[in-house]
Amino acid sequence: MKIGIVCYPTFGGSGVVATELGKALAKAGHKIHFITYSQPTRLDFFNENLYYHEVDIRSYPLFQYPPYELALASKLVDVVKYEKLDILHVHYAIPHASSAYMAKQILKTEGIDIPVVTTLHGTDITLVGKDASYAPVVTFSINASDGVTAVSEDLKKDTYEHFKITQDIEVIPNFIDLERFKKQKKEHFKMAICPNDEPLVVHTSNFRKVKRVDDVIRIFNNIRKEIPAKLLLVGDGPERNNIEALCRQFHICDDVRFLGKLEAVEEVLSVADLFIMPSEKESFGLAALEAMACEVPVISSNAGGLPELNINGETGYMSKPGDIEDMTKNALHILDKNNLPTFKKNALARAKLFNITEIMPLYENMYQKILDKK
Ligand code: GMT
Repeated sequence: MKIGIVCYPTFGGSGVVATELGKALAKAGHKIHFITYSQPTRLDFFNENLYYHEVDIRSYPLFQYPPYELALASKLVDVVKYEKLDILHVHYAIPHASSAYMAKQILKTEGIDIPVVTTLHGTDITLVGKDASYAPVVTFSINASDGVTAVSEDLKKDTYEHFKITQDIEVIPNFIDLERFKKQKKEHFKMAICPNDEPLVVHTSNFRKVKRVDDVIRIFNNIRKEIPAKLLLVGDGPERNNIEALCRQFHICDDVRFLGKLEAVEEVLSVADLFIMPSEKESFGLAALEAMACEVPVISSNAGGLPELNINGETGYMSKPGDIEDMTKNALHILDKNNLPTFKKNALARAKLFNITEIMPLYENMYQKILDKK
């Protein structure tokens, strides 16, 4: 198949899922055309089946906001027509699903019927999509798609609850490349961070409010009161200054390191003992799956799709968002030397169920079903 993939190319779960899916499909022999406004972060190598088309976003003095949706729709028309694509797969409804709809209508006038698959990732539904400024367009473009997928049962339920959806939504969970995300020997790194072999706690996110990174600091501060430990924070975003201020307030700066938007997150996870994801909302929690694949147990909230990934008492623990005391108690239980090896083993066993080799064919089947109907 010749498949066009549209996504947000920068750091963020939906872009990562879209890029990894495209890479896996290319490996399976499909021709994959990425259509984005900049090179996807994880697409930094050559493969004969991978193509990249940059969306040109022109700015004119009249435009206070350059119309990205129109530039994307025009690019989609061009790529579908000249590369003879079979199907378009857009990740994150806003504005990709509506741009794809517009491109589809334009192409129809030229006798080309291009099916569109939309994958819902989370905030496009739970935060941004519900906003009255976007809701009618989101509802329309989901319903106008030829296929719709959601990354968890919870996100599917949420979508049906909050929008008038007439389409079937298929749940295809997020996945992990176990060849990349696996525990590696990085003992020198562990020694540098934890010179006295202290347990290492890790959090990865885009530091937005919804991630409750301040809870990570509060939990870590409580852990530190009981045992020596170190915390690594991967990522960056709007809450960074508040988080730094909280570390200073708790006098724990010597035990906390901000690593920024690190690409090789699997190297950090290879030496971690515990991953914390206390999010207010989380449709799936790809970062937690990446941790589990590297044998790291997870303390998470029970928001959204997290219960579909983190098994309470087995791969980690879940608490209500904001329940710092419960999360601290559970973190200390996991970090106990008598418990840690079992949690690590269980985390890896659970991650193996989300192996990309198992999940990618579900998308392939969906494309084929849609093409067969044409
Ligand atoms: O978590 C974010 O803020 C980024 C967001 C995105 O769209 O990139 O992540 C969402 O999609 C990921 C991939 O499907 C999921 O693993 C995340 O759980 C989801 N984030 C939220 O629902 C908050």
